[in-house]
Amino acid sequence: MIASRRKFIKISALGLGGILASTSALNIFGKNSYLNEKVVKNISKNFKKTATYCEVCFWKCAAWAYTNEKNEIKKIIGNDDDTHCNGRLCPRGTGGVGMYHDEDRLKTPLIRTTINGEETYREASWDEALDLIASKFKTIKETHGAEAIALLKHGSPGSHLEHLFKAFGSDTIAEPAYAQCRGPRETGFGLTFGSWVGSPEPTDIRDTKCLVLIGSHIGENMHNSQVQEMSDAIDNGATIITVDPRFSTAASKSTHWLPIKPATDIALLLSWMHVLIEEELYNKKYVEKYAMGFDELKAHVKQFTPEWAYGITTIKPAEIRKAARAMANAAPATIIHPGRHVTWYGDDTQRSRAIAILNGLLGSWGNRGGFYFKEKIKVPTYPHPAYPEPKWGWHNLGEQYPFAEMGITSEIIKATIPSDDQKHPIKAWVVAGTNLINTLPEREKTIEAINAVDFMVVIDTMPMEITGYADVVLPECTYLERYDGIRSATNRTPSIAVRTPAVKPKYDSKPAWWISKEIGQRLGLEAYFNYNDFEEVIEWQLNKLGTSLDEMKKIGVKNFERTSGPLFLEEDQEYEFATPSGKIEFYSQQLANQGFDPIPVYTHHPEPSQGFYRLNYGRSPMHTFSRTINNPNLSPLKDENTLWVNPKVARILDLKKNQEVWLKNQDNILSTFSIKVRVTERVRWDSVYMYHGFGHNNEKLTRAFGKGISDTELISKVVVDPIMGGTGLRGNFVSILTENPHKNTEI
Ligand SMILES: Nc1nc2c(c(=O)[nH]1)N[C@H]1C(S)=C(S)[C@@H](COP(=O)(O)OP(=O)(O)OC[C@H]3O[C@@H](n4cnc5c(=O)[nH]c(N)nc54)[C@H](O)[C@@H]3O)O[C@H]1N2
Ligand SMILES: Nc1nc2c(c(=O)[nH]1)N[C@H]1C(S)=C(S)[C@@H](COP(=O)(O)OP(=O)(O)OC[C@H]3O[C@@H](n4cnc5c(=O)[nH]c(N)nc54)[C@H](O)[C@@H]3O)O[C@H]1N2
Ligand code: SF4
Ligand SMILES: [Mo]
Repeated sequence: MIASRRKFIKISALGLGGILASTSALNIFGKNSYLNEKVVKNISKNFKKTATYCEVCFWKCAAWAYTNEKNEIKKIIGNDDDTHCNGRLCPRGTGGVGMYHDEDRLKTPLIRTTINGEETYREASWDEALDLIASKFKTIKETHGAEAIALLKHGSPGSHLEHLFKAFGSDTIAEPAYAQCRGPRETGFGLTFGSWVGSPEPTDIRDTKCLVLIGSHIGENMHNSQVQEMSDAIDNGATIITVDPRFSTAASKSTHWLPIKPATDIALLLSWMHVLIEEELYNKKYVEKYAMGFDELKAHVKQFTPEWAYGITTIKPAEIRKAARAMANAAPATIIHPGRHVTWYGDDTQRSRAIAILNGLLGSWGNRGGFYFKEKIKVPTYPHPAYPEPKWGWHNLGEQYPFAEMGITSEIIKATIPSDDQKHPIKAWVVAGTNLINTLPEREKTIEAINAVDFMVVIDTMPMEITGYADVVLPECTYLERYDGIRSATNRTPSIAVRTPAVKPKYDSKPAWWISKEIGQRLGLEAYFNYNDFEEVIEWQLNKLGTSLDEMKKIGVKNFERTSGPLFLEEDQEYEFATPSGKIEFYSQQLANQGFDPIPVYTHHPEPSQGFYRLNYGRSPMHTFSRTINNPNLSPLKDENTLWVNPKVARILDLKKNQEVWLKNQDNILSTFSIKVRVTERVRWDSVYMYHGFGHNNEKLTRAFGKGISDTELISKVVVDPIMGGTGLRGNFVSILTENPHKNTEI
């Protein structure tokens, strides 16, 4: 155990060391080490341990929360039996206890009211707040239909509210993890292999011989077991190829770093296909057996030589060829990683298709060191009456995007802003576990929509930007204080994990399952909530799965045998992919039928004009979006973001290290706050870079308020993916101001 813990530390620390001031990264693993073996032993002797899974991000690592005799949470430690974490939480997960301790938390229900002509919140009892919500729901249903109430959600609370919404007759539901995150790759891979990538990604990184990262900044993107596996792969001598305009942590660990010109990846991917096919390096046997459309693909990529791609990507032809040969050399144990946050330039489904096709050419789907066949346990549904059939829902709002497979947040926004041609107007919102103001691009539109709704409820743990717009604010207790749905995730072997409360809810906060049930009862939907406590639901489900709550409280995670067959294809195995042709589709008739390119093409995207730089952003290793920025354990490790600026740009603009600057984007939108300059060769001269999640303007966040800049507020332009409706966020440009543009105005 000790050795593998060290290994994890190594990748995190060595990666982070290069990027952060090394002290902050190392401190986490150093003298205050949460991962220190001795501490773990002491804890297990004296403290009570409670089974949970982490909610600091959506990897959902199973963990133990340790409480002392006074029922205070002292530590959270990974569950050794969990394949998501292998006993080790990432720094954010370890700091999760700060979510519970944060004294800025929402403490009681709040209702918007007007006092002396000024809008403010007053504290309310749960009964009053829930009665108000139920009565508004009824009125809106009578006048506009239940469908006119939208649910915008993310994370665990979402599933409880989704059940309430469906019981009430609305599936006008969306989450930012689709159209602002994974959507395009799910569609791109779905069209090619007949299977979503899903989470966790079924990438066999630990056994890979060649890992290719297109952007994906694993090591800063701290998805736990994925980082651990990449560390193992590096130790085992795998070739790592990172394509990133920025010298990321992953790039610093790579055999090949290709500092691509932003927005040109499809050209590189096409030229790689060209090399694989022209040099006959692709997996002929695999392609013949499992793929269709090879001849069309071959003809299509004939023209896309590395010399052609050089002119577009700035990557030298020799480098392109070298990387392609390295991939082929290692194939089929090669992974072109599908990425996760892929809503970049609006042609993202096509980029994902190109990535999928490359994997297909190399034979990596279904082969060791490539992608494995994932398996998941189906958790039985607790009995309830059938849901009523809504007259319309998220499908209708995304009608113009034929391959949208989940609700599109931006379409909910659009349908909320009154207009003449509105077919399905939305009148009310419930927002649960998503800080839409700092999450959705085109902030002005989000606020316009919020101003148009008749009624808005926000369920959160913290006073975030979004809570300030609500009519009713409901304080949810943190994940450490509640039961939630059983975690069942795709993996090499299926597993389930439970979340049980380590402590009682602090203040007057309540879990989302309880909130949903209470609203349901007030709406006459008792039959859908036929239990007193969520424990009963979990117990019933666990019994069906051959275990019990008692057992799960003791073990936290249960791993099951696979039943769907082997992880990988066997020699010459017949295999039918879940595509219309039953094959891996290099050529997509489905796309052609809808008027889209059946094989990906490169399109040119706008470039920054004189004096502007492309706004690039990514993950802070110590934080998850904005949800951890005020966390008392994590905030001290990174309390503001910086603006990465290339030395050439610093010279031209005469910028110094740590100088405060403001940003103005192409639409003249100014940053609310300032940001300190970090001069570094690690970013290209045509871009600037910052961590997402900072720049909060809610003063109630005492640690986060006014610290750094929000990338989101500068993303006022999106390019929408015509295939599935994702919002491409990386086509915004900023100029750097050295004078405070707000000097004479109040913020
Ligand atoms: N610590 C931490 N980890 C997280 C999260 C978190 O909040 N905090 N969030 C999780 C979630 S929900 C997600 S979706 C993932 C996201 O993580 P990823 O899927 O890894 O996100 P990307 O946007 O691919 O990665 C950002 C990188 O893309 C590079 N990039 C920018 N433009 C281009 C371009 O045109 N071409 C190429 N090739 N690269 C480019 C940037 O320089 C940056 O290094 O992270 C997950 N992990
Ligand atoms: N500009 C820009 N926009 C982005 C991204 C980006 O990198 N840049 N990333 C995109 C991606 S990949 C994603 S997945 C999305 C993520 O988008 P969001 O999920 O909206 O991310 P957060 O800002 O962390 O918002 C989470 C909210 O949930 C609250 N919360 C935390 N725990 C709980 C809980 O237990 N219960 C309840 N009820 N609330 C809780 C937090 O206080 C916070 O308000 O953002 C997308 N948008
Ligand atoms: S990766 Fe880290 S933050 Fe995410 S669930 Fe696991 S421990 Fe929690
Ligand atoms: Mo995401």
